[in-house]
Amino acid sequence: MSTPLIKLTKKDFESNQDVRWCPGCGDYAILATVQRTLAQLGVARETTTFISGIGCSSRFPYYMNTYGFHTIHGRAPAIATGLKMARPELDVWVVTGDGDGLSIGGNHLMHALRRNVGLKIMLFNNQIYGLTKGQYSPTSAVGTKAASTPMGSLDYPINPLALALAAGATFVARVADTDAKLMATVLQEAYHHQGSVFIEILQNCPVFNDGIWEAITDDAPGRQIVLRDGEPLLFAGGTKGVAIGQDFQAAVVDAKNPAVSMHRAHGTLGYAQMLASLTAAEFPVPVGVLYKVEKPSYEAMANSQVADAIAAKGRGKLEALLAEGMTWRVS
Ligand SMILES: Cc1ncc(C[n+]2csc(CCOP(=O)(O)OP(=O)(O)O)c2C)c(N)n1
Ligand code: SF4
Repeated sequence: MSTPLIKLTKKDFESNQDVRWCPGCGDYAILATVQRTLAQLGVARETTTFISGIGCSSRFPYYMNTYGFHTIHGRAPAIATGLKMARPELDVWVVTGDGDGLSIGGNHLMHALRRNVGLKIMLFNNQIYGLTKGQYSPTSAVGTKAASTPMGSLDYPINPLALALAAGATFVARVADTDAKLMATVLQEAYHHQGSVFIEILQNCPVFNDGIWEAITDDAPGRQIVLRDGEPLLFAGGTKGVAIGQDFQAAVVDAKNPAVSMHRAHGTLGYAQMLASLTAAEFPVPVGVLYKVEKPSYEAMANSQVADAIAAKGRGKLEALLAEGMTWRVS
């Protein structure tokens, strides 16, 4: 991170491009919150980058007055990894969708997370392919009637948070596009994390999958547990709680029940997976930071290996390296 010489405002992070999302798209609220949060964090535009794949969500870099790259479908984590390796001092944000990040790009996402590359990945989950006019995606509920599944989809959906945890992400969070305040808090915490960040953003696509998160967002106090470190898992105005038992079964109980679990963002992976498995309509949905652990980042370890090799052998020459050992002439 580097600090700008003058204090920047949200407006300074807005590009001169016309924002081309449909009216009412949840992406607008995310964009505004990211721009505002970067200004609040006091970051410099010159050291901030946004890398995306393909999709409506992936148009994000055009709208940020920072550096950015709208890359190829599903490959944003791979390109962002290269950037973070070469320029570890940059802040590298990745924007992807449930189609881009979990269909064609699932493999790339998984490996960036397991390597703990210092990327801040935001996955806009609208449970549909928006840009290509509404085909079902890996997060669509079973039975989703879409352009490609007129009789209803048959695939069981992926839980993005469970996948990120299993892959080894070291910071895992969820927020809804309707909650700018919580999103800003999570983004600020994510900003200071050194390894791989994965944030699922529940995003409404009013054109092809309208209201998909309504049950969670229209009754936030009743259907969301806002995770706060060291505080109990409460919802419904503090009247109900969630107890996660020794047998890894979750249950909704009265808030006064001593079995109500206490949130620990630095808790075990098993506990975080239990949180990720709490899905509507059976349970309230956890939002905020589910899991956080500190581990050396990939770029720090790789660049330290390079420094050690240079210290031991001196700076080499690429041509000499390619010509050393066994070489063949192919004719
Ligand atoms: C190699 C390749 N395959 C397929 C496509 C078509 N395509 C473009 S965007 C997209 C999915 C976008 O869905 P998502 O990531 O959920 O983003 P959204 O548009 O919903 O934000 C697909 C399949 C493509 N552009 N390139
Ligand atoms: S198709 Fe959906 S996701 Fe894409 S811009 Fe329109 S509302 Fe947003």
